[in-house]
Amino acid sequence: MTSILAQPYDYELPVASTLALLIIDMQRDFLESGGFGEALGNDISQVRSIIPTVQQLLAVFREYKLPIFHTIECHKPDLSDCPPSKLNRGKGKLKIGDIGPMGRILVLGEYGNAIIPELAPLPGEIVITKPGKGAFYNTNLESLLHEQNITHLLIAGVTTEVCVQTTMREANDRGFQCLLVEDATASYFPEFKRSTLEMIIAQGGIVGWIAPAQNAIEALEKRV
Ligand code: C5J
Repeated sequence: MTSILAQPYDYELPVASTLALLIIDMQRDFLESGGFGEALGNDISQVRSIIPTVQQLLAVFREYKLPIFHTIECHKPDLSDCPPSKLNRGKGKLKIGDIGPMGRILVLGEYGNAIIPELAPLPGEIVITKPGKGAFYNTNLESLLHEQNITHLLIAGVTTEVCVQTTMREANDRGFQCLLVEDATASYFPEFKRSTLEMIIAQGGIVGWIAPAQNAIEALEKRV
């Protein structure tokens, strides 16, 4: 048993092998110039700032051969898995399925839909393709986690208040013990990130825990 120094209190980690790293949507569409995020008018420098910290976490999980799951938000080319409530929202310049500078927006297989090269998955790392904001909706993530006896999740990625928070809530409802790595998650809106972190740990950790990457890495170094 080891624990990560976290808020609202220490995060207990019974056995390192029950822990996985879940990296949410570090895709070109959200992080690179010309992608969906920027097309919606967002400043991508906020979300790009976490790349080195996510790389650090990835390196540690790879070194210790702990399971790593990546997600991408994407839709089938015919958009049959994209409900009108998602497709028509926003009245932006570009919407899902439209052709943008990096290919069709949020369509699986397009250049802009891929994970950024800095964090490209290695063979053996699972990539969950998800049509929703949460990584459990319409995916096999839950069964894959159960198959590998994973009960604890360190979560990173973008955006904190949308896909990361939705996934963390879904995971918490399914019984997974979740810690959001606070310097490995970002929003285009720093105040939304701050509020989300506060929400997660309110009321004794109603959704889970938060901690900086260094605390998690130090605990893993002692344990593994
Ligand atoms: C959004 C995400 N914000 N990955 N996706 O649409 O948070």
